[in-house]
Amino acid sequence: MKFVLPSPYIKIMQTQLFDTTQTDSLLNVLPKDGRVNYFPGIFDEASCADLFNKLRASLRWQPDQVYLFGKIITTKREVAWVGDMGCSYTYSGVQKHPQAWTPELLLIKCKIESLAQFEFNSCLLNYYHSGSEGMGWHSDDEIELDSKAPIASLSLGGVRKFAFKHKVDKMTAPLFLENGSALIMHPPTQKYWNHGLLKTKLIVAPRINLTFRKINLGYEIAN
Ligand SMILES: O=C(O)CCC(=O)C(=O)O
Repeated sequence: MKFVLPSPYIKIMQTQLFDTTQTDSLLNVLPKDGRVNYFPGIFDEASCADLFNKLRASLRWQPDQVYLFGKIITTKREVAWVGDMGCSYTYSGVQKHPQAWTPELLLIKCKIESLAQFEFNSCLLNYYHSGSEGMGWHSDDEIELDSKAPIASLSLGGVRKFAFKHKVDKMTAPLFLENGSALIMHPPTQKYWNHGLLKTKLIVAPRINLTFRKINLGYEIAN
């Protein structure tokens, strides 16, 4: 079952080019069990290119590791984990320690926080060399993430198809993530929906995606 984006959504997306602070008036990308808002063009094309190059040059990137069929696989996709001190994050059995915030990341964080009306303490960056790299179905519900916090992402570079799939009835809600767009996933989205970045045979430009998160700082100490 596929959820098709209602046509007024397009009009609202255009309105947002000029006003990206009216989160309440936005249509929900999801039909039920969560709230996801899409904001196109929060940075113009020149700023996107500049941010892309600076992020690629200033961070330490490394291939990711994921569990697949009981084995740990090293991906072509590269990741960088950035955050406040103490924001370690474990997924696929691998613990990541944060790199420090850079000036361009702090600028992006500030913009994303004003859209989400929320303060984040960490950010996972993914670099996709081409359309042959994607991300399988998953939800961002690891134990150290604050489940009451939104997760907010920014896309830079090639346009890619992204989709949500409901964990129970498998209904899907696809959308394209454009250069300079933000996607804010509010609770309880992660509880009911998986999401993934679809691979494509089309030629698409490299892409960086940044997901801002809130790590519960007490978690490591308590456990
Ligand atoms: O690249 C994307 O848009 C997806 C990233 C993602 O799903 C994640 O970081 O959890």
